[in-house]
Formats: sequence, C-alpha cells, structure tokens
Amino acid sequence: MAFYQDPPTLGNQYDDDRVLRSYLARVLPREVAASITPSLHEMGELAGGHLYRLQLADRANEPKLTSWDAWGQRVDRIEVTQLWKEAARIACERGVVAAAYERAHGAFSRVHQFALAYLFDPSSDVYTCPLAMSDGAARTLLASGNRALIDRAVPRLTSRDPAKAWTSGQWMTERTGGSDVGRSETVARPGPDGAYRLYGTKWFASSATSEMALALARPEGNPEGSRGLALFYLELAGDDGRREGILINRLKDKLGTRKVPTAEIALEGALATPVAELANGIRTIAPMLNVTRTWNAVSAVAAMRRGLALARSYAQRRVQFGTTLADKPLHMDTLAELQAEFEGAFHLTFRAIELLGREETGSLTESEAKLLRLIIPITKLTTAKQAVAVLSEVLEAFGGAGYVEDTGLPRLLRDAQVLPIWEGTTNVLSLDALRVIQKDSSLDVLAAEVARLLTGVVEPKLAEAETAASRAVSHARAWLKEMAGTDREGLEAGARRVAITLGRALELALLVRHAAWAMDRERSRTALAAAVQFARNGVDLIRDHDPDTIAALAETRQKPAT
Ligand code: MFK
Repeated sequence: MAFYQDPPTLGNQYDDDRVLRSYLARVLPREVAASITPSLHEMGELAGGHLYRLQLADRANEPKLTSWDAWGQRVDRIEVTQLWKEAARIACERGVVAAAYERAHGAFSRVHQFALAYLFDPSSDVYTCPLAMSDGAARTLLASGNRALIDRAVPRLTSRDPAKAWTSGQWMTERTGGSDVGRSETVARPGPDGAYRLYGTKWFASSATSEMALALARPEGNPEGSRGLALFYLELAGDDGRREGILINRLKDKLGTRKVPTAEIALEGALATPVAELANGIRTIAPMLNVTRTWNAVSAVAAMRRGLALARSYAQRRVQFGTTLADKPLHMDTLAELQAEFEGAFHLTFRAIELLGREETGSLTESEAKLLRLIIPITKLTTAKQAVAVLSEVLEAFGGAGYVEDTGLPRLLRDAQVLPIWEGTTNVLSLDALRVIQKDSSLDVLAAEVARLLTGVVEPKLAEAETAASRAVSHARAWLKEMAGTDREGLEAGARRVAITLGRALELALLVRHAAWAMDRERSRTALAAAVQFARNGVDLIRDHDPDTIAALAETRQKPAT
C-alpha cells in the first residue's frame, strides 16, 4: 500500500483554545462570561468547520475587476470571492463589529467583540480588513461629533442586518507614500454650491468594495504638510447607485491578502463631506488608526494561533524516523518556543483591548489613557513581527507541505507579512512610540504597569521571568534617558529595539500575572510554562548605538563624484 499523509484538522476553535478561554475566565465577570460564551462557541464552530472548509475550497479564487461593460461603459465592478461573501454575512449577523457598539457588556464589549474577531479572522481570508476599517470609521465619526454623518453612517457600519450593513474604506496612502502621509497630493475643491469634490489618486485603497470611505485631502489653499490635510467622508455610489468621480484604475497584485480587493483609485471630482475642521486631518483620523492597529494585533495573534493549531494537529499524525513528530524532542522544543510567542502576543493584545473598551465607556484613568496611547503602537509592531516569525516556522513544521499551495498553508505566511507593513510599518510605529514617550510620562506609566503585574507573584519558577521583564524595562528607561541627552541619531536608530523590548517586557509581565492566576484558580501550570519559555526566548533587544558599524554597512549613502 502506498503511503498518503492525513492532513491536519481543526475542531471547534473556541473549545480548543485554552489561552482564550483561560484569559476570559480571568477578566470577565461571571455573568458576562455566561452571556457571551454561546456566541464564541458558535463562532469557534464556524471557524473550524463551515468557514474553514469553504476557505480551502475557495483557495484559488481572487477578486476580479471589470472596468468596462460590453458596450463600452466604464463600470469598475469588483466581484469578490465566495468566501468573502459568506464571511461578510457571518461577520455582520454575528456582530463582529456591532458587538463593540451595542455595548451590552459595558467596557467588556470590546473584549467580546475582539474575541469574536480573533476566532473569525483566520478563516475569513482577511475579511477582517474591511471590518477593521469599518470599526475605525464608526469610531472616528463618533469622535468627530458630526451628527449628520454619525446618523447616516454609524448605524450602517454597526448593523447586524446584511441587507443594511456597510463597510468603510480608509483612503490615506498615495504615490508619495504610506508613512509620510503629510505629502498627500489629493486636493479638495469647494464648488459654487459649497460642496467639496476630491481630485487625486489613492494608491493603496484596501477593500475597494466598501460603500463609504474616509479619505485625507488638502482643501485648496491649505498649507503643505499634514496639518493642511482634512478628513473627508465619501459614499462610493450616489442615491441612484452610480459612482461619480471615482475610478478604479486597477487592483494591486500583492504578495498576500490576495482576497482583499486593494485598488488604485482615481478621484476625479468625487463628492465628499468634511468630517470635522478643514485641517488637522491626521488628528481627526487618529481614532481610526488606533482601532485598525488593534485589529492588526488581533489578526496577528489569530494567525499565530491558527498556524500552531494546524502544526500541532499535524505533529500528532506525521510519522518520521519511527515516531510521530509530537514525540520528537526537537520538534516539540520548536513548537514550545512558538507557542510562548503566541501566548505573550495574545495577552498584550487583549490588554490593549481592555483599555480601549474602558476608554470608550469613559472609565479610563488619566494614566491608563497614557498607557493606551503608547501600548497601541507597541502592541501592533511587536505582535506583527512575532506573527511573521512564528508563521515562517509553522510552515517549516510541515516540511515541504508547508510550501505547497493546495495545502492552504503558504497563505498563512503571506497574509502575515502584511501585518508589519500596513497601518504603520515597524519603524514608523517605533518612532511614533518614541515621540509619545518623549512627550509625556507614558513610559513611567508602562513601567508602573509592569511592576503592578509582577507584584505579589510568589511562585519561585516565575522568578526568572519576573526579573527578565522588570530588567528589560529598567534598561529601556536608562538607555532612553542617556541617549536623549547625548545622541539624537543613536536614539532614532535604536527606536525599534526599544519599542520591541518594551512590547516583549509587557508580554512577559502579562504572562507571569496570568500564570500566577491560572495556578491559583485553574490548578494549571501550562500558562507558567509559557511565561518560563517566553523569558528563555529573550526579551531585551537593546544594545549600544554603533554608528561606525552602521556607516560601514550603509552603502546607500551617495559617494562623492571622483
Ligand atoms: C486585519 C487588520 C487590518 C487593518 C486594516 C488595514 C487596511 C489597510 C489600510 C492602510 O494601511 S491605511 C494607511 C495606514 N497608514 C498609516 O497608518 C500611516 C503611518 N504613518 C504614521 O502613522 C505617521 O506617524 C503619521 C502619518 C501619523 C505622521 O504624520 P505627521 O504629519 O508627522 O503627524 P503627527 O504630527 O505625528 O500627528 C498629527 C497629529 O495627530 C498630532 O496631534 P496634534 O495635532 O494635536 O499635535 C498627533 O498627536 C496625532 N496623532 C498621530 N497619530 C496618533 C495621533 N493621535 C492619537 N493616536 C495616534 N495614533
């Protein structure tokens, strides 16, 4: 008999997720947990069953743009994949955005919503992209206080009725770049009727099938730079269903997120409404950035969890050199490292979510507000890097099968690779974190948070992890203090190492705190193992600035002409 390998399988993705269930048991009041558990169980069933099967069957399909109809009319119609259509319905009906706005559980509504998103994401082929932007748009409109736009769009963005629901785009990036948004070239011109029309090109418009978008544009006559930009609201189709002044030039041919219809969009007089003042657009859209960056982190942890679930299932089936992979010490050592990374990332992400929920319900203290502003970029950048590293290893854990498209595995790595790029690259967010640290006392607050998490933990096996977390934070503080006074260039060069060190220190402190709780309340030592392993993986990346080495290796600087 020839040999055929059994593929990995997935069960109910909520029931099987020890980390999620244990976390929820710790943070949620009993009545909230009882109320939301059925919805999480159902989503776990869909994610490991119906949606996952459809995702595998739909693997080779991609969105298609039809620019012209048979008679030469410009139509710019995008047909999304079957899974996307089903994911849209399920996300809407199950409240993957709505649960945050219904506020059935006060500040914990965000925990509920993002737990749903976390379960849903890995079987959705990144349908979480339009969901993230819709959530961000709803939040931004609510923060703007623009009553007319709130009344028009927010009920649709947060609806559970697929016939009524909208999603939103986030149109920021232009050919001038996605990081230095202040260089945007799109112009907003008022007409004789006072209405604004936009002219320009949006170069990376994720999810071009949305019904509305929030876009940055420079009102004519405004100064250059980001403060001269304003935030505008657009609907992609008028009341008659026709699209005016918005052309989809082409869809992007991307490494990953291939199901997401990311478009180059030409704005040729698209009708747009200012969301707030006619300046300071980045400040106005900041709530969206913070929400979508949180979704990014949720996607990162969800992707790691999916990869590890598949790798574990495979390890139990795959026999090599006489035993299953699950019986190979080296294979299990590798998976343990990855599992600890996932668990650290999970707890950091959900800590940020707890703070976001408290902010939205007005229960955030002043120091928690500072922590939230710093923790979001740090969480986004730390978890995104972890996801790429973990998923690269996950593919390797399958050997050649991980490299073969019809296993559905390569997608995991390709889709993870976008996470450090969109919504602010690692370096841009590291500099954002550095600016926040320099502006106020948020680093003191972060250090106090780490100290609080470690207080009262008496388990000797956690001592090493505690020391690693608190030492890393102390090192970051001392390094930042020293560099700020003496070496501005070194400070910038080290910003990423500092940001990731702070992210990892927080992750470890959260793991330690959760481990102590789990030992006490669940009589489980698995979370302890994650904390111990995470500390062994390493926390502190900070090192001295070495300008000579960098200069020697930086061959990009122009040499003087000879
Ligand atoms: C599944 C998950 C999916 C997620 C969906 C993703 C879909 C993909 C769509 C995209 O990728 S859209 C493009 C995303 N682009 C970015 O995220 C931009 C990256 N660049 C930055 O974040 C730069 O740091 C930034 C453009 C903000 C820098 O520009 P500036 O001109 O130097 O702005 P500045 O001075 O830092 O900030 C302007 C104001 O906004 C300041 O307030 P004030 O005017 O009061 O001084 C800042 O404090 C405020 N601000 C900026 N970022 C903020 C913020 N406030 C709160 N939170 C923030 N995060």
